[in-house]
Amino acid sequence: MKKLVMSVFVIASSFSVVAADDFATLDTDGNGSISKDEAMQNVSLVHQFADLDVDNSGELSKEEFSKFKAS
Ligand SMILES: [Ca+2]
Ligand SMILES: [Ca+2]
Repeated sequence: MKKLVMSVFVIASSFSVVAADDFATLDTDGNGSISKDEAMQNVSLVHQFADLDVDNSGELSKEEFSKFKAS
């Protein structure tokens, strides 16, 4: 039983590492916008990427990213 609780905890904590959801964390090269490659760090962001990129620049500005809803 204790073992099961431990593995659930490990899965839950590794999940939160994968789901980076703030701009500075996702913008790994620090150029002020989130490219599609950088968006790959967050599955829900990848799914919303096309909708969020309203000017179709292929990157998300801070303003575009502010519409992102983490799920
Ligand atoms: Ca970037
Ligand atoms: Ca854009």
